Amino acid sequence: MTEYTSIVTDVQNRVGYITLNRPEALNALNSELLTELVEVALRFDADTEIGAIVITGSERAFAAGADIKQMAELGFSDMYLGGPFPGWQGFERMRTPVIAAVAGFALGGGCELAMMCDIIIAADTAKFGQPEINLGVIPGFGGSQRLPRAIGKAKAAEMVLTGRMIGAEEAERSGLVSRVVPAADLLDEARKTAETIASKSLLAVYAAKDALQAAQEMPLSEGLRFERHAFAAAFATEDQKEGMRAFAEKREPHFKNR
Ligand code: CO8
Repeated sequence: MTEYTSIVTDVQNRVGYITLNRPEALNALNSELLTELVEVALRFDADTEIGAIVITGSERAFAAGADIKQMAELGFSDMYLGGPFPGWQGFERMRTPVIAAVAGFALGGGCELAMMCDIIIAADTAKFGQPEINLGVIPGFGGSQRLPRAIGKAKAAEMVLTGRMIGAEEAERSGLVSRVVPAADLLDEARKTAETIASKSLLAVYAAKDALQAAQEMPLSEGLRFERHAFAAAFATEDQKEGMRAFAEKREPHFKNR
């Protein structure tokens, strides 16, 4: 397996793992880390032997944001043209479900990276925030758009305008994270969830992810139309026959991704 400088990767039981690994900077997202992260995530995404991806950090930090020191002296054109972080949008177009397993700080770009994932599982130590306002800027990896959609305008506005962090319990209450677990169990819970997803029909999983994505982006009438077509399309697959026959025959299904 390729050696990376700022991440550690692994594949087990149809799940791809990416661990952010810049402990000296609380996993701040610099160009090198983001380039490696996106490269590996896209490689996992293209591999149909991988049915789910887990992204995690350390006990202390998932990621404390984009690397402030790397951005500090840049100008408008540097940032607008992609600057130190080109290509990260590729991450948003992946079809494989991604789970963020978050312990410690998930701030700025770290919170935004977690929100780009399909599911966030939080350790009880997790802290989420968009503190860019304290630096004289605003969220830039999608936080001003995804946070209000995830937790509603009122709380998102308070977080983005004041920089207030929220803890794991408040994040769960607000709908930002799917579950809070003891820090010691975080990776195990993420693994179990990822392996569960990876055991399903890839075709159904991709379609379900597409439909969930449509719910974030389309008006209800269009989203419902999208779902109607995607649901009917599932009946063109062998996996639908297998899944429904297995139910009737009271046995586990054996999906072939066909
Ligand atoms: N960038 C660079 N270095 C960082 C960052 C960061 N975001 N966060 C922490 N570090 C470094 C610190 O500088 C320190 O390094 P050193 O030991 O060399 O001084 C080391 O990590 C440890 O950090 P602290 O000593 O500060 O640890 P504390 O436990 O005292 O504090 C905090 C932890 C509260 C997390 C604190 O480090 C902090 O406030 N960090 C910054 C959080 C922040 O403001 N994040 C938002 C960054 S801006 C952003 O993410 C915009 C994203 C959009 C980009 C879009 C581009 C297109």
